[in-house]
Amino acid sequence: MSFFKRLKESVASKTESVTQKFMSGLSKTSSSLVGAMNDLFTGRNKIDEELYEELEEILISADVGVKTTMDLVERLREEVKERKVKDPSELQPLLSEMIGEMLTREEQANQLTMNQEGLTVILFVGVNGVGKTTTIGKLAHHFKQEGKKVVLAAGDTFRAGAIEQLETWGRRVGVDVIKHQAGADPAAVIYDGIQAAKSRKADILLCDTAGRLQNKVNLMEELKKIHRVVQREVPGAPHEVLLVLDATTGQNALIQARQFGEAVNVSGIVLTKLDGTAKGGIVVSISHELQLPVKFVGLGEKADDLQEFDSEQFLHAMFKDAIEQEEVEA
Ligand SMILES: Nc1nc2c(ncn2[C@@H]2O[C@H](COP(=O)(O)OP(=O)(O)OP(=O)(O)O)[C@@H](O)[C@H]2O)c(=O)[nH]1
Ligand SMILES: [Mg+2]
Repeated sequence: MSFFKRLKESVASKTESVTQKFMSGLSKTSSSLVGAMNDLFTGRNKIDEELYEELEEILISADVGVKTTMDLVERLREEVKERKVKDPSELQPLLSEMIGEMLTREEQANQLTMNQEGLTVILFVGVNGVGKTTTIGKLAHHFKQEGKKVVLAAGDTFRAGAIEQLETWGRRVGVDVIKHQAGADPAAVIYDGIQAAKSRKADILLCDTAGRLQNKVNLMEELKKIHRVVQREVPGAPHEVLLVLDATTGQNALIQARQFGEAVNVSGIVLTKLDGTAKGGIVVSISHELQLPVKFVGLGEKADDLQEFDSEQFLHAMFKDAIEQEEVEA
């Protein structure tokens, strides 16, 4: 059975509404990236150096990143040799298979680590405007639907309006928000959040943090301090430190990831705003170059637009036109 056929069958057994979300969220990337690849592969009759070079350009322009692109095309060349592929039309499924290998990690790596014996604490970090607060709101909604008790801590005391924004999400979703006044010590807010979550017997505490302070050094020091408080108050916490990255910022996201990685022990990535970009190739780049799992992707602004990352759903949505075409030709 072909790779596309297998992918299609596997996705068909998954939740239809999730498949639809991935398809609509990735439609921009799919039509531009896979559209360009399709033109390249159908417009050629042999696989040569020129074709590989053009493919590299297409991948880099979709923000797959230079290093990841080079590695990917290198693997593709090897596979072409090994499987004695002659026809350029066979490259599309082969390439999607290679991308799939880059995205797939050990079983469960994409799932959140939860504390089985009490409060789970999750910290959200990232520069301003990437979608931390929105992601917290969406996740609170997700956990609430699972029947969990959730508390939010308003750790961004720096930006005007940040506390109110979290409170609005709290009201919308129906969960408690622990806050101090603007300008207060964020670590003290998180400390109170932990105490409140414990006394209310909450399952999960989601901690918002600032994306910008007077300067970057202050921001990193503040995050370290928050981290220490959490570690001290709950054994084994934080259970996750999720770095939120904005897909529309492209390769800048990788630079941010390295900077935050130096300050706190990032355990996973939330990649937001994939719906707003044709550069969804950044998912592959992040996964391959940072060696960090993408745990969630933001596919829109609504509460249920945050989805657990699923590499099969991602590939299926990206290559949907090619998959359909293969079916028609078969
Ligand atoms: N289209 C789209 N918009 C998103 C997504 N996630 C967040 N946004 C929007 O991005 C904007 C910024 O989101 P915030 O959650 O305020 O970002 P933040 O990281 O908390 O920003 P600071 O508090 O300034 O550090 C808002 O307008 C959100 O609605 C997404 O997945 N898709
Ligand atoms: Mg915020």
